[in-house]
Parts: sequence; C-alpha cells; structure tokens
Amino acid sequence: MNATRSRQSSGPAAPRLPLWAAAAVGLLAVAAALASGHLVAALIDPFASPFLAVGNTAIDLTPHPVKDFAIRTFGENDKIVLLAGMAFVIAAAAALAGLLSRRSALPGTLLAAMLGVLGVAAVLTRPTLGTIAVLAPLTSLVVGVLVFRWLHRLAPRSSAGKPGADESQLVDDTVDSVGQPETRALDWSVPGLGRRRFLITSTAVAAAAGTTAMAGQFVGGRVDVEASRRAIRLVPDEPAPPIPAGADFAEDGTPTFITSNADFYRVDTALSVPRTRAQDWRLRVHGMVDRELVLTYDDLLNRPLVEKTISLCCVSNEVGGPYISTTNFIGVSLRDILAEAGVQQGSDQLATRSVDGWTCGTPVEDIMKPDSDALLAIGMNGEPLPAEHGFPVRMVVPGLYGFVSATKWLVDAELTTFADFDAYWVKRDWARRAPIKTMSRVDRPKAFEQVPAGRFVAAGVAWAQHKGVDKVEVRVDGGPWQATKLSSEVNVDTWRMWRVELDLSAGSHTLEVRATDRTGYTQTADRAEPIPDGAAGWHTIVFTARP
Ligand SMILES: Nc1nc2c(c(=O)[nH]1)N[C@H]1C(S)=C(S)[C@@H](COP(=O)(O)O)O[C@H]1N2
Ligand SMILES: [Mo]
Repeated sequence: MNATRSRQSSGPAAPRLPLWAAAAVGLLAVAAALASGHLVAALIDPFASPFLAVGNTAIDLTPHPVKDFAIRTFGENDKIVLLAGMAFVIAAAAALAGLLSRRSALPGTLLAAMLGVLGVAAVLTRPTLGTIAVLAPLTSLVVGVLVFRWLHRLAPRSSAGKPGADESQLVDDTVDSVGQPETRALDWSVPGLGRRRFLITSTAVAAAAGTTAMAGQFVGGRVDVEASRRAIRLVPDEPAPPIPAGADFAEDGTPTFITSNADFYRVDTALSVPRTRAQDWRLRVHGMVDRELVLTYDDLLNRPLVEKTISLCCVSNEVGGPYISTTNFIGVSLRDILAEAGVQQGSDQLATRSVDGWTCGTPVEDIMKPDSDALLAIGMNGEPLPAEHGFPVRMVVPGLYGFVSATKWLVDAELTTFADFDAYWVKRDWARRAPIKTMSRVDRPKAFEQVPAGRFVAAGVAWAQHKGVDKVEVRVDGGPWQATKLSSEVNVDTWRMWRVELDLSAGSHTLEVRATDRTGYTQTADRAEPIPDGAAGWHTIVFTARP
C-alpha cells in the first residue's frame, strides 16, 4: 500500500488530481477540521472554537481606524461581515491548498498543519481561555491533516499529459491488499468508478462535518441562557416615573422616546455572545477596598431594585450617527455596593472586566457622588437584560460613553488607579475619561432627501446626559439660527427631541442643528473625529425641496 502511494507521488508520470477534486479535498478537509474543533470547543469552552478564536484575535489586532470603518460601514452587521470574510478567506486558502496538492499531498498537509498552528496560537493568546482549550484547535489540526490525506488518496486521478486528462480514473489503494497494487494503481479500465466513489465519500465527509458543527452549536448552547432569563421576574422597588405625553415627536420622524430592546443599538467586541446563567453568575469586588465582596445574582435581587430612564451612547458615533438609545434600566445602586466594600483613599478608577476579557475603566468619582445613578443593571424595559446587552449583569453610569462605563457580561470589579491600569480601548489610543459630549442630530429630512417645497416639519434629537438639553436651534442655508420646539423633558440623563416648521423655497438646501445644554454651553462648528473622546460639530444635512 505504501509502496503504491510513494510510487504514485514520486514517479515521473505521477497522475494528477483533476482541479475540481483537488479543490474539494482542500475544502472538505478544512470543513472537517473546523467542525471537529468547534465540537471539542463546545465541550470545553465555546470560545476555544478555532474559527471564533481566530476571529476574536482578528478583532483585537484590527487597528482602530479599520474597526471604526467596519462599525461605520457595516454597523451592527460588522461581526457577520467579519465571519463571512473569514469564511471566504479560509475557503480560498483551503481550495488553494488542494490545488497545490494535485500531485503530492505534501503541500496541502503543510498548509492544513499551518492553519491548525494558527488556531492553537489564537487560542493560546485569548486572555480568558485556559490551556486545556488548545485541545480544540489541536483536534482541528489532526482531523484536518488526516482527512486531507485520506481524501487525497481516494481522489480520482488523471495521468499527466494524457489526452482528456480530466477524465477521472481509479486509484484505489484501499483494495491494494487484495489486488495487485501496481496494476490497480494504473488501472484505467474502469473510468467513472473512482470518481463516483470519491463523490460519495466527499458527500459523507461534508455531511459529517455539517453534523459535527451543528452538534457543536447545540452542545455549546447547552448553557440555557434563555431559560435562565425566562425564569426571572423583575419588579423594581422604585419604578421609573412614567414617560410623559409629548416626550417624542415620532410622528415627525424622531425615534420613539423609549427604544425597544430589539432596536437598542449594540456595540461590542464579542464575536459570539457570552452565555452565563444568572444562577452561575458571580461578581468579585476587590482591589483598593476595605473588604472584598463576592455577589451573586440573588444578592442583587435582594437589594432595593431601582429603575432609571437613561440614554446610552457610543463614543464611536459619528456626528449624526445612530449609536444612541434610551431604555428603562433596572438595577441596584453601584454606589451602595462600592460603599459597602469601602473604597480606599487614592483609588480613582474602577476597572471592570467582562467574562470574555474586555475591560473598562470608570472614574470612581462618577460612581460615588451623592446623587449617583450608577447601576449594576439587570433589566431593560421590564425584562432581564437581553443576552446581547450583557445578561446577566452589566454596568451603566449616566453621562459617560459606553466604553468607559457600560461593561456588559460583568464579572470582575477592581478598585485601582488610572496610573496603574489601562482598559481595552485606552490601550488602543482612546481616552481614559470620556464624558458624553452635548450633541444634536437631524432625523428628518434625511441627507439628500427630496421633500415638498413650502411648509415642512424638520425634526430630530439632542442629548447632553447629566446636564440636560436647554435649547436646540436650526438654520437653513447659513441664515439666522431659529429656535425649535423641544419635547417634554424626562430627566437630564436622557435625550430630548426637537421639531421645527420651516418654509422652504424650491431648490437645494442645507440644514444645520446645534444644541445648548444647561451649563450654557452651545455646540460649536468645530468638527472632531470620534477618536479619542467623541465626535463634535454640527450635524449638517443637504436636501432638496421640489416645487
Ligand atoms: N463586555 C463588553 N462590554 C461592553 C463593550 C464590549 O465591547 N464588551 N462595549 C462597550 C461600548 S463601546 C458600548 S457603546 C456599550 C454598548 O452597549 P449596548 O451594546 O448594550 O448598546 O457597551 C459597552 N460595554
Ligand atoms: Mo461604544
């Protein structure tokens, strides 16, 4: 058998795999490799799945302008785009590995092994994966190499230089022990048989890979987060005041005042949403404290539950961007918890960590001030947090951008100093401290929209969390600033809507908006990029009024 194979690959007229078969061998081997690694990962730690580990490493290594571009361009689909892109690159590499191996299985074997080593490296460098997690990419490596060599051996071959070289032929060394190897290997008398056999085997490998990957998904999902969520009833001891009538101008084109959980914007670095059941959740509060605390979900439920209406927004929002939403957060006072732990003199930063390793640094003073509404939040709009928004527990601190305040899937809180610890985005050149900037946005008209000339209602939203929106003004074509009507104020930590009636002549127009907050500050025209501490400038819309 071995003799036969070595003669095939080293002989001067070694037959070649047809292109389609070579590509298929590569693709199937890699599919089998990823699927088996995914299943093993599901048994150890779903994040060890080689595909996900490579993706997560790619996200962490991505320079921020690219990440910014991805968020801007693909929005909340950025992860799907990344996964699809990875799938495409991996498939192309797999097919290439096959094509390079039309004569000998060696190049493909080496490439498969290299992919495996890449997976091992990705898992080893994930901050939250234990060493045992390398079993997943190692499984991929071994399965990938074995399946590659096995299919390569079964694949039909054409003789090099023979006319009609794409006619597949039989090289069936699995029966070598029965027949005579030399003649079987060069037996061209049964065209089609090898091809059929290869197709059947390939289909079986594809089906097995699919089933294995699905089994991995199923087993990995065995932590039934949805069941855990459904079992929780949240009844705040101190409900938020009802939202007054006239809190939004949704009929004029603004968002609704409260964002539904399904529509709430989502920004995070997690390729797959972490799954921790409420009953398994623990939060350790430690560092510069008088006494360390370990809290369970029940501990939180046994505290006074408050409900606060808060607008959360993302620092990577461009001027006019969509990454702001408003909800009724339910949670417990973070100030009370830190007070119980006893924050020591000199600690100015609360470093928090999510179960997937993401970190965040929040000024202690923002949490500890007397009227603080900083929360360990467990609910949104009456429901337990949706998995994508941090179930079971996240942090919320009104007035600060999410990246310095809103840790989802929270598991660790350490009192420290800004001198001693840099969080995830700070290491990537974003600001250490990032209060939300006073901002306004035009929602109607949309950029380049065609609207009827004459009377037209423009509308939008403004926010200045923790300060309050005092007024919003617009101007058309660089004319005088004119006042707009504001919606009923809910509280200073939420957005406010504006609307204004314009009289438009036919033609092209520019509409600009600016907000003034309760400190008396008015937004200026000076543009700033989102990095390092939030975008600034007037949202400006160009549109057309048609007669
Ligand atoms: N674990 C974790 N928490 C996180 C992030 C993250 O990447 N990982 N992103 C933060 C950022 S940048 C923002 S703007 C908010 C967004 O919260 P949301 O997705 O619920 O709207 O979550 C914050 N919390
Ligand atoms: Mo953000």
